[in-house]
Amino acid sequence: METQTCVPYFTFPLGTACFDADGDKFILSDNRADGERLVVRWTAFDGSGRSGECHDSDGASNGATVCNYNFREGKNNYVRFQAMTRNGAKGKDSNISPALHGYISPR
Ligand SMILES: [Ca+2]
Ligand SMILES: [Ca+2]
Repeated sequence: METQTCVPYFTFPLGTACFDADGDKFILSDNRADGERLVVRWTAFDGSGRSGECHDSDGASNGATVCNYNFREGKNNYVRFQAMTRNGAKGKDSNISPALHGYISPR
C-alpha cells in the first residue's frame, strides 16, 4: 500500500516533501544549497485542531529531515500541507506549493 503523499517535483523543484501515513511523518529533503531552508506547514484535520511546521534547516543534499507526529487515526482524517522555502527561521516564504491532502490512516 502506498502510504506517502508527496509534493510533485514539477511544482517544487528545490527539494522533496512528503507526508507518510505510516508513522505520521513529514519527510523533507532540501536539494538546493541556496541559503533557504525547506519548510512544510501543516494542519491536521483529525479533531485535534493541531497545526505546525517541519523545517529542513541543516543544509542541502545531506539526507532527509523527518518530523514525526502522532495524529489521530480515523478513516476520514487527513493533514493538509504545503511546502515552501524560507530565508531563515522567520524569513520570507518563497516557492509555495499547492496544498496537498494526505490521509492519516493509510487507505
Ligand atoms: Ca535550500
Ligand atoms: Ca538537510
